[in-house]
Amino acid sequence: MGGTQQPIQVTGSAEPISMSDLSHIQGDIVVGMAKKMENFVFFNITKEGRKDKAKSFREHLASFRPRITTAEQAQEFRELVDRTKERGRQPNKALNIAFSAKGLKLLGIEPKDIKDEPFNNGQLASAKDLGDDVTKWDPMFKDTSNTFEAQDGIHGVIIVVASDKDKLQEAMNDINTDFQLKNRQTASINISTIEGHVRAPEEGHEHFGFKDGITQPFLQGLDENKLEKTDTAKSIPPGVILLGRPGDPNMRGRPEWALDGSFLAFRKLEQRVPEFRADIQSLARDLNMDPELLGARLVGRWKNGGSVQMFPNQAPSQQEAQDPKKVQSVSFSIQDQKSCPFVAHIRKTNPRQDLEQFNIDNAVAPHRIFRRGIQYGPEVGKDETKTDPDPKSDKQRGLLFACYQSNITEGFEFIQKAWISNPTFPPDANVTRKTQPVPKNPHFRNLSGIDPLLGTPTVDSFRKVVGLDANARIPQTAIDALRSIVGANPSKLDAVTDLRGKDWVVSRGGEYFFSPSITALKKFFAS
Ligand code: N7H
Repeated sequence: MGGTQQPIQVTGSAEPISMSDLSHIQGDIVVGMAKKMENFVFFNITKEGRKDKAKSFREHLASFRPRITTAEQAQEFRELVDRTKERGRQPNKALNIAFSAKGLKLLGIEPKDIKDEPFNNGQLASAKDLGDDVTKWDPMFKDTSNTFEAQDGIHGVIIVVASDKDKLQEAMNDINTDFQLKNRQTASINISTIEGHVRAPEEGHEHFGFKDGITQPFLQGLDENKLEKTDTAKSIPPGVILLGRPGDPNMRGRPEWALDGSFLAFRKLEQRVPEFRADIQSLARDLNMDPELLGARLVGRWKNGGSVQMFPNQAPSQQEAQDPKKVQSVSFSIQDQKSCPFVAHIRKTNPRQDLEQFNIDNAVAPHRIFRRGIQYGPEVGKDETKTDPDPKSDKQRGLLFACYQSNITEGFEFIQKAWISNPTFPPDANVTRKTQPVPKNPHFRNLSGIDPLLGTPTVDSFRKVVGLDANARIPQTAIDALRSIVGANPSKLDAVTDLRGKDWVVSRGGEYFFSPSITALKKFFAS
């Protein structure tokens, strides 16, 4: 089946989701594939003789498809791991696949039918609005001529996860076999792989040292049992993540090939760890506070995962930090940042009561995402800290950020642009800046600051916030004010902390993909 001739129906399933649906949804979307290592295998369909190569690709995909891990299998594996914890690590490998808009087009599937502008245009087109400096992007994400064997960008990604090196190699061999990579004549794709792995010294903790992967949305119809374990978390409609399900704003307008698929936003985010550690020490000295508390307040969680809202003075015990009721129940106090600053990363990216207080229907739910990231790069070596107190990263490391949603504008891009990079968010923040002049514009009444980890202030972001036109002159002090935050120190809540020049996270680029259902892969993609 499949091919350009395949008619594409426009329909919507509109069914609530249940466990029985898991057998035809890819495993990484709603369950998440358990992993110690992960390869993002970016591919493009070979340029020479591309029409024939696209046909071969469909045939190769037919051999590869049975290897794709379903959400049901991902769920079974997670349960097995839970049951057999005391026996140690269970060997496993798992594979998923997703396509860029360019990739869909080459397969004769019209990406515009899916009606998602950022996906259709590709991430490079969004780079400026996301606050990225494209000169810092890796060539493979932006260059269409000299890299990736001059093949016009990325057409898709195969996600490979494994419990260990041998299993990872097995899965990579499967790809080699199915797509005939060893023979240039018969191979249908070129590949370029980015390798990720959980950090050996601190499993489950990202490079800055914080526990990650704690909070994920709960899906109505699937995760009700998990809800019982928390006090404050609410479930979200499945259509926030899966196309064509209730909660998908475009539920009735999706083509059949898109139903129960999800958009994957991938970002390679470099973390400058030695600089982050040194800056936290010196900022804490200036603020006369404990560096661990400062780091925790910038993230909104202590390194062991306990939230500063619930544990404002010191990190909870390891036992408390592992109690889902204690780590997942976060309830911010409206207009108050004594326990958790407005700018804290988890408050910016999931503001909870800060928006729910307005009784706006669906203020937060449409913007939830499933995060599936993993770390990349080596641990910090002694050579990188020898220039203390002014260290410089000379190796690349960070987060391979990946998230799923049914709408990129409402999901990843909304969080990045409207929340993370918006210095006046949350809108009802109760902030008075004591030590830094603030532009005399009413929009800046609540200038709490942008996300200290990820926000990038730009003249454009300033214009947008204030509503100025493109020619308006903007004083440097106003732009500088965007990279400063209030609320870092609980004893001096109005003090301004200047974070200019502290780019702890640098985007190295990324791409948007669509991850179809297994049914759609069979019917529309493979032949
Ligand atoms: Fe974030 N970090 O390690 O400091 N993130 N994040 N993130 N993030 C979270 O709850 C981090 C990034 C979200 O519901 C935690 O799992 C780093 C982007 C969301 O409470 C930690 C980077 C975007 C949540 C980090 C990074 C998000 C979240 C707490 C980049 C979206 C859930 C652990 C290098 C555009 C919030 C946890 C909630 C949590 C870190 C990137 C979004 C520790 C280092 C780009 C929605």
